[in-house]
Amino acid sequence: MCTVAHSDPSASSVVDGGLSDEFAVPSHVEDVKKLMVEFAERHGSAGRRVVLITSGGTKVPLESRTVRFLDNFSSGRRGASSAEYFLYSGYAVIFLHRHRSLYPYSRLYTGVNLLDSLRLETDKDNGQVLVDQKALPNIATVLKSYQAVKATGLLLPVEFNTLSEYLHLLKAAAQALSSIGSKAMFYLAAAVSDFYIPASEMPEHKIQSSNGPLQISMKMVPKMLNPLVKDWAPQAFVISFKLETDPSILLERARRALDIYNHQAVVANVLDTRRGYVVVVTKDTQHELVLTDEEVQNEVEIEERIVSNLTKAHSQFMSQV
Ligand code: 9Z3
Repeated sequence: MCTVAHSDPSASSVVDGGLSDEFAVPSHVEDVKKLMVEFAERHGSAGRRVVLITSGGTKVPLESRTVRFLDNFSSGRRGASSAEYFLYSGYAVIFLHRHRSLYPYSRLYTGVNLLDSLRLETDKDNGQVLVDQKALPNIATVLKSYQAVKATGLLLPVEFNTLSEYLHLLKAAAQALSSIGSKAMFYLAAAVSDFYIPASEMPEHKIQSSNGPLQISMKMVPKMLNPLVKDWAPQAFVISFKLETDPSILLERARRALDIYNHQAVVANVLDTRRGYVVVVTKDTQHELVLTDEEVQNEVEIEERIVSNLTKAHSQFMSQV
């Protein structure tokens, strides 16, 4: 059995979100930050808006020489498909994603065994390899879009593995984007763990089942939204996501997040229906975005609607500051 002890949540929302006290800064963060600063300045000075998308789940280790960890369900599909729609809408995109979660464009072929879609032109080992376009539907169109995005430098992919990397890279991204003010959008779709075990309290070696049932006590992960909105990128347009499994508490939780963090919008969704129904909640409005059965059949994606709704709201936000 696994017991989770709840501690005082306010204790982790002090200066810097408690980040520097609890999580060591990974060595590559400064280098990645320079890339993000350069990306924001290049696109900002070209008059382009920049969105930082977070995507995928997080793993929380139970042992420092990790055999076991707590994970979550997130595939990264929301983040990866939204990145494509933002690019299509003219945004430059920093895609902060968990290693091996879904990636823009290639996400469309994750269910395909690559070797089943290729064939050799001749028997020679150095001959051309051809693609069976039936095995990779729309591959030519998708490849063109992907290559155009690469050639124009509109997508900056940044990977994280650990929770600590995610938190520090988000802070670095927020600081990097502060230079472009209200042209920056944060689209925080990653499913980040609320709980973790501090390194000082983690056993070094594999937990032994011979010691009997396991009890774990976890601390609250610092809430990054608070310093992000208040200190790191105070002029930016900030969207968080709220996930629940009980639809009856969804909107109340979304409104509560807006009250606490004072950001611009919450995209509220329920685990089972997240592909076809979300509500975009702001302080004064509430927009339901719904796909019909026919739209689902025609492979319309709800991210297209979410991005369309938010890019319009971003324009309005920018015109008011
Ligand atoms: C979401 O709610 C995303 O929409 C999903 C997308 C993770 C459900 P997939 O990656 O799923 O396409 O499989 N993200 C935020 C989830 C979250 O943990 N939010 C926190 C909360 O609900 C607030 S930051 O408390």
